[in-house]
Amino acid sequence: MKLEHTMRWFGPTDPVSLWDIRQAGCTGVVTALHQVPVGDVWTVAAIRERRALVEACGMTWTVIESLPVSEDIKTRSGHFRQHIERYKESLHNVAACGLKVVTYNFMPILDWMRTDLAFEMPDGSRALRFEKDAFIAFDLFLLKRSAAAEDYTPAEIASAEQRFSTMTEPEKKALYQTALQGLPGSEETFTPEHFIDALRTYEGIDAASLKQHLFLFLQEIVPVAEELGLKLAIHPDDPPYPILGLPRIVSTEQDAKELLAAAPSPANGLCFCTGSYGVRPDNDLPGMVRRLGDSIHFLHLRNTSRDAAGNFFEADHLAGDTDMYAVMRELVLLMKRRRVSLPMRPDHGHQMLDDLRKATNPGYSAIGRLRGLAELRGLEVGIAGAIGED
Ligand code: CS2
Ligand code: MN
Repeated sequence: MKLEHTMRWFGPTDPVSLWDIRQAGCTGVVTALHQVPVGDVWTVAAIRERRALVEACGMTWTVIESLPVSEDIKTRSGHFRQHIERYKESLHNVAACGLKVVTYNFMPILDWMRTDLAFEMPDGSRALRFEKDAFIAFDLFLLKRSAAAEDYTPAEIASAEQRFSTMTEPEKKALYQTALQGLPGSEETFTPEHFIDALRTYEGIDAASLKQHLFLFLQEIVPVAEELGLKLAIHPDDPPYPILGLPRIVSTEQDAKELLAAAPSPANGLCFCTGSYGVRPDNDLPGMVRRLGDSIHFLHLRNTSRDAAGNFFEADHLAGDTDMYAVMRELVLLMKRRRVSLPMRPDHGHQMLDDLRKATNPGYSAIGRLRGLAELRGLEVGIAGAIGED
C-alpha cells in the first residue's frame, strides 16, 4: 500500500492551480469551502461544485481540511447547540458527496502561530519561524494582553524587552500582522480590539474544561460520522503548548489517547501532523505512529528544527529534528498491516526559486511543497522496496 499523495488547495483563489498540483505528482487534493462562514452548513450543491473542479483536473477530493469548529462550540456558549446540529448536517452532506476524511482542530481562536513568515535559510529560500522573544514581545508590548506578564519568567520578559528595543517600527508592524493576520489556515483575521474581546471569551475556561468541551462535541458527532462511514481527523496544536493564556489540549500523545478514549470508534481519529507534534522534544513521533496508528486517518509530513531557547523554524522535509526515515518506515509498516492507503500532504514548504518573486500563501507556495513531496515519495518508495511492500 502506498500513501495517497495530495496537496492542500485553497480553492479557486489559490495562486497555485489544480494543474500545478497535479504536475507535482498528486492524485488528490485537500481543500475546504473557505467561503462558507464558520458555523454555517456546507450544502451538497457547494460541495459538488468544488469536487467537480478537482475532478476536471484528473484528481480526487477525499479529504476536507478543515470543516471548522466554531468558537461557540469550543466555549460551549452562544449558539453552540445549533452549530453542533449544523456540523452534523454538513457531515451528512459531505458523506453524500463521497468524501471520506474530515479534518478539524480544537485550537482556541487561533490556528497556527509564527513570528516570521519569511525567515531566510542559508540557501536563500524562506521558511516560517517561531521566535520566542519576538512572540513574548508581541504579547507584552503590541497586543498588551493584561495578564501577559504572569505567564512569563522575569528572565523571559527581560529578553523580550531587549528584543523589542532592537525592532524598527516596520518590523513591529510586520510582527503584529504576522501574528494576527498572516495565517492562511485561519478562518479569521483580527483587529486588536476584536482579538482582546475574543480572548475574554476564554476567561474561566482552563485546559480541563476545554478538554471536556471537546469530548462532549466528539460524543455528539462521532456516532454520526461512524454511521456515515466518515473518518474524523483532529489536527494537533501548533505550536503544541498553550499560548496567549489560551489552553491547548491536543499537543501530546497523552492528549491524543484521551480524546480517542472519550468517544471510541473507528470514526474518531487523528490528523498526524509531524510538524506540529514534532516541536515538542517529549513527543516520540515514530512511537506515536506505532501506538496510535489505527486511529491515524490523514498525515501532514513536515519537519521543524528547534533550539534550546524555544525557537523553531520549518526545516526541509528530510532535515530537522524529526527522523523522517523512522516515521516513514512506521507508516509503510502501518499501511501494510492495516491494508489502507493513507492520504498524506507535505504540510508547508519553503518559498524558493521562482516563488520568491511571486505572491504566495505563507507555507503554501508550489515549488517548496513539490520538493518536499518529491523527497517524501522517494523515501517511501525506497523503504517500501526494502521491506518488500509494493
Ligand atoms: C495546517 C493547519 O497550515 C497548517 O499548518 O496544518 O492550518 C490545519 O489545516 C488546521 O489546523 C486543521 O484544522
Ligand atoms: Mn499540519
